[in-house]
Amino acid sequence: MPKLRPRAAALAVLVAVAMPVAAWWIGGQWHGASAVAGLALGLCVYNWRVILHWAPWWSIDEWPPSSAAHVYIARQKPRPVSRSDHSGDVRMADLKLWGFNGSTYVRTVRMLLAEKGVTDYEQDPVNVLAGEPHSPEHLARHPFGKVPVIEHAGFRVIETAAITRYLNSALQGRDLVPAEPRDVARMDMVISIIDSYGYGPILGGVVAYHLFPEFVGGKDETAHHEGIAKGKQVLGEIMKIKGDSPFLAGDELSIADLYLAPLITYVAMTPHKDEFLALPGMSDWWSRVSALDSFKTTAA
Ligand SMILES: N[C@@H](CCC(=O)N[C@@H](CS)C(=O)NCC(=O)O)C(=O)O
Repeated sequence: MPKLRPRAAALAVLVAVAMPVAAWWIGGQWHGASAVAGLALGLCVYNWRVILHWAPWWSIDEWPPSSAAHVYIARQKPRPVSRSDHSGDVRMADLKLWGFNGSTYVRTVRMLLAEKGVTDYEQDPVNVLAGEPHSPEHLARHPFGKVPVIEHAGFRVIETAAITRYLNSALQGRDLVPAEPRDVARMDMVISIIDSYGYGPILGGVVAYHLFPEFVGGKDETAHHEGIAKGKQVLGEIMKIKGDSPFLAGDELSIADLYLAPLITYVAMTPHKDEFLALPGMSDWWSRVSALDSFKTTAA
């Protein structure tokens, strides 16, 4: 239902009444036409956008509109979704995802979509192990030869941090960015630590060493030992950021958890599972995220 905006309505009524009264005052007699004109002008005043953009009168969001440009931008922006919005009223996704299910970063995006309740998207399983991200076709999508890539309603996005933030804002459903500024910083720290210091050593030095060594040019003992040490340091720091919270950035699931869970899935397939899960806070967090529906439905 459109909301009645009292100040806009009061101004509109004033204009609608003032015009025929003024015409009657000046002309000395009542004109039906001036009453109609007053009513029309009142309606236009009620919705500034009728004049500027021909938008329907019931779609006005604010009064007074601060400028034409502001109104234009407001029309382009997706409506913010409150953290408590679990209505399930998910917009049609019109979404394509490039990247195969073996990719941890692709799974981060798939988990986010699952959390949003979005299942109606197309996936092109560009295979990292087969070198497909470096094909000319994929390099045209991602110049650095990586997955995931998404296209949403004609808008292409690369890089998982940008993709997840974008999809979180663009799609309705639960909000995966915390409400509190400090929790947002915790989430961003976790994401940045994984991107900058965690993914390479953990995936290359620990996971690939055991699960797909040929992909990293064979078993490199130095990289393996460095990967274990660095991986433990990274997870130790992430668990300090988590502190006593149930999730990495606070009381609720956030994009930070969706970043780490796919990586730990692979660690848990190696002989190093127990020593990594023995780090303070890890096993508690791991039990919580691995029980999520979005985790289960995106396995493989
Ligand atoms: N910075 C990228 C990293 C993505 C990434 O490293 N993806 C891996 C798969 S998990 C990949 O595409 N690797 C292909 C390659 O390096 O050849 C992002 O945030 O999306």
